[in-house]
Amino acid sequence: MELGATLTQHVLSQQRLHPQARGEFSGLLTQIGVAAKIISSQVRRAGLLPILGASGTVNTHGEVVQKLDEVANRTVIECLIRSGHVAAMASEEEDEYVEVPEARRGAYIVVFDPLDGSSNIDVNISIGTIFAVYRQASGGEVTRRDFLRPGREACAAGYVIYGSSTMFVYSTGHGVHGFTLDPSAGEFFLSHADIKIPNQASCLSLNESNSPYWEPWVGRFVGEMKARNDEDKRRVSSRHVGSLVADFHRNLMYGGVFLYPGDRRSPRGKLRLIYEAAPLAFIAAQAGGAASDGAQDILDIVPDELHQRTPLVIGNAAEVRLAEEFARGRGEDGMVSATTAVERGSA
Ligand code: AHM
Ligand code: MG
Repeated sequence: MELGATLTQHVLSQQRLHPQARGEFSGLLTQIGVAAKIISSQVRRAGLLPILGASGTVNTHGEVVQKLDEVANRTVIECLIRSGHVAAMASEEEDEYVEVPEARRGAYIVVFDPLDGSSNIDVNISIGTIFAVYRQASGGEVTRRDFLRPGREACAAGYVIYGSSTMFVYSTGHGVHGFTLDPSAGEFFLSHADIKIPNQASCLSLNESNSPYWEPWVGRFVGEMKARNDEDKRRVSSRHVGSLVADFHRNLMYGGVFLYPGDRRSPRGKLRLIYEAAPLAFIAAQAGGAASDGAQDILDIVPDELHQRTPLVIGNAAEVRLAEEFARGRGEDGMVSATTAVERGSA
């Protein structure tokens, strides 16, 4: 069997598509791949923690056991500092952004959620790392402005999913490419070149137990999706893991839409714009999909603060646009659903 390109080889080949790139960007992405391998090996040992020692205790090897999300956070920070290509970074796990010491400072800004869905660790459900890379805007001193940028300005974004296998999925604005970790070789190999989201949205993913607090349009949108199923044919299935990377990845592969809308209890929803929504919106757009907060494209939102939350609808472009129409109130008379069903050819 012929092996696909390694992540490093692929990153270097993508560099040729960016005439201004001087290799720093490639070095940086490669280091994120290294962090992913280290985190993956820790995640694979997660079930052993009760045997080797619970978090905060000393394990049988005499080491203090750290929580996995703390380990992931430190791993990404250290790999990025060592790359020598980063000016500063912001993590969902840190209150403030972290500046790289002068001697190791580079030209890029990296934002990341080191271990998303970490409440799923103890029950063996897929979790992930999400990241985006920006060129430092100011060039000189790092300021908050370097982070408060719309996702559209990112020069790369991606995620790692620690699932039945570990996959690294990324884009530098030239398609979306997925790599599977061969644990015995310790290397990511290209397994999914130029990923495009399938045309039909067959998965519907959201936490339906929040429905008593939803704005009315969410229920109408969900109803429209469900109404696509008839007695003879099921076109849409509810699929919700509760781990964003896993839900997003499945929908990217099978077609689908994920929603975490705002509701009466939390009008801005739960997910973080900078660390979660914008990087995945970048990937979605590159794969032919879209992402919205219900009113505007996630990639156009300029954050006001580092840890800002945003409502999120992400997946197939047609369904994201449909959700926006419902959010604007046009689903009330049933016209939107009838029209789109006809356009889709499924009426
Ligand atoms: P986290 O960053 O604290 O892990 O929270 C984000 C996670 C997402 O992975 C997931 O989509 C969402 O929280 C699920 O939230 P809920 O339990 O409210 O449905
Ligand atoms: Mg998260």
